[in-house]
Amino acid sequence: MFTKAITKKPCRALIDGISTAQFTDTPESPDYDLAVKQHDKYIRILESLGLEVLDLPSDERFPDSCFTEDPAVVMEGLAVVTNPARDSRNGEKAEIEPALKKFYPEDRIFHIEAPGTMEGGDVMQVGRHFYVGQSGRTNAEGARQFNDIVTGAGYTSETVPVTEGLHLKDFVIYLDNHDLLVTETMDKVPAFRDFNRYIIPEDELYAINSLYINGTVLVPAGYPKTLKIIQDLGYPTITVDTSEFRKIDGSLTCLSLRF
Ligand code: CIR
Repeated sequence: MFTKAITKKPCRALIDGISTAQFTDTPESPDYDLAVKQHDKYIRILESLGLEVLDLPSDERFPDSCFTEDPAVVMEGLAVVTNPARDSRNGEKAEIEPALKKFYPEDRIFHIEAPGTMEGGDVMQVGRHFYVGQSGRTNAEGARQFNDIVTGAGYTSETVPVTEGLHLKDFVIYLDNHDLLVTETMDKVPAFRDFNRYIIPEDELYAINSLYINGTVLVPAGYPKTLKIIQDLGYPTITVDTSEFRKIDGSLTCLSLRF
């Protein structure tokens, strides 16, 4: 059960956020005003599901800083400040730490150190186990340090290759009840063999990053096939318009830290 979330308001520099345009054929910049409205709505939805949301002020120095999932990984009992790989995002780690200190004692906040890199979008938690994507943003050393940290607290972790794009959770997501939404590639990954796997059609790739919160699944608006798969599994759903974040590779999980 999640009770809290940390979000951060989008800044005007969001229009310069990093984009591989992995979710769109027609690259364009986000509309800042619309992004702010969508972000507000996202927070209201988290609140409606029982979360107390700490929404941090925007920070113009970091275009991608509304994606609070990346500079930290939070779990029961401890938090890990990551080491974002891209220069324009690395400073976000210093900005998220004071927020983490409101919820975790200082000696329960750990750090991924260079040459290790990591971003929270590559970390998928299933119970007391973590799947860590080795990607362009999270390297083997980052994953190794993370493993050392979490095993010291009674968790386990293993690595999974990310071969399709940005972060692990763009290509596989855990809902509940052993249910995973996957791409065809992730469907074949041995680490996921014991899950119930549901392959999301390629034209709805973006909707894999749906977000399970306290029994309900948030699904990006505009992906009817994925919505039906999730609803047919029996989950109540809420659709959320994230069109402006999608333009810079951002999706539902990226916009918050939940714990
Ligand atoms: C980036 O490239 O870092 C941002 N434009 C998007 C980050 C998305 N975060 C996530 O998937 N956890």
